[in-house]
Amino acid sequence: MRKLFAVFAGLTVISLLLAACGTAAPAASNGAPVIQTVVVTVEVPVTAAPAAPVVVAPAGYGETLKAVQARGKLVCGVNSQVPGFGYVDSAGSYSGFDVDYCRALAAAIFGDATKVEFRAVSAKERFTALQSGEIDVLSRNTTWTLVRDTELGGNFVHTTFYDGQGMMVKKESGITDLKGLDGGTICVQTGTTTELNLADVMATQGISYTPAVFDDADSTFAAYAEGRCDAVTTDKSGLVSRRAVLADPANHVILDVTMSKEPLGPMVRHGDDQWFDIVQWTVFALFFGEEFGITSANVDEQKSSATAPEAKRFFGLEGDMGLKLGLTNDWGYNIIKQVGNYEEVYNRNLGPDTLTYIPRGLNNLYTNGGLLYAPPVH
Ligand SMILES: N[C@@H](CCC(=O)N[C@@H](CS)C(=O)NCC(=O)O)C(=O)O
Repeated sequence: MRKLFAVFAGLTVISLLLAACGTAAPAASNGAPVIQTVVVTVEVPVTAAPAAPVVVAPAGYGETLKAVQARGKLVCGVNSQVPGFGYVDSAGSYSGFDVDYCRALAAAIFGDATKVEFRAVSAKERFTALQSGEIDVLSRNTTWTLVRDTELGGNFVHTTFYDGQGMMVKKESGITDLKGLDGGTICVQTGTTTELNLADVMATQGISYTPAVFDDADSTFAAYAEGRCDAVTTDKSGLVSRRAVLADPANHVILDVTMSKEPLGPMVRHGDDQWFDIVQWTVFALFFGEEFGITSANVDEQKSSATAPEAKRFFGLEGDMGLKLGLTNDWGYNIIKQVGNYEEVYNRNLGPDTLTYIPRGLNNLYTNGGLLYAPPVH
């Protein structure tokens, strides 16, 4: 079954928002960034056609760590347009929850959280970047799905952020639910899970709409801010993030609906189980630190006074846990010392003192009603 999607278009001068997002856009003669969209009418299958499997030679066991060590730095694929998760400022410095994860991984490998090069990858190009070996790991608000786990040649480690797709509208619209969007236009980004979920949910609920499809977050949200669509949809984390950099955040509401499950976390290539374990246990080290109350501020004291066997193993005082991963035994200590535990990383980027505050919700330790649970360190 096919459905006709009219993709609206035109030539639009966008001066709003892009400056705040630090993304290069072509400049018009008056200096304002210009986004050109082409008028097209495309037929898009309602159920996305399976992407042709990309044939890649997977890295073999141990090869990725060896290559990273020989290079002297980790190359991490991140977002550059989503403040709080992955963002690059005008000075070229990266920040965000997913960015800090890359730093934690560099700390685990090198004992030096700065030994990481950030590579900004768009939604569309991220999987090719991983498959081709351009990046060692993808840490970019990426949802774990079956197709990405199989055809796209990836393996997801434990989820670092449980999310769900949401919808944002202008407050003045008075819209309070998805039905209020019947007949409307919805801005959405291509190359994401968002497009398919939108089609699925609206079809299920019998709501008709026209998708306005864009290539990146800057153009999606600029179009929304200009009133070229009635609503914008993406992960709720993305909505919180991008609302914060709209000119008038208070005039936009995120509807109280969750359209999907979006488990976000780091992704690696198929084939190198040692690398998978390192990327995975870096996530667990962040959880472990929070669970055991080990912070960047108290890690030295905690290490020198550790008596619990599991803490001793985590700190590398017993058991050679780091060596088993192919690292040094102080890998966990280095993560917490240099980057902090999960709570510190979360609060630095998404905590109550940030513009991108998101309550912990499911992203709490299992002991606090959330889903974060590190397996035993032994
Ligand atoms: N989690 C979803 C959506 C991720 C996504 O790419 N979201 C957009 C909207 S917030 C984004 O990050 N855009 C930034 C960009 O285009 O660089 C996925 O994995 O497909």
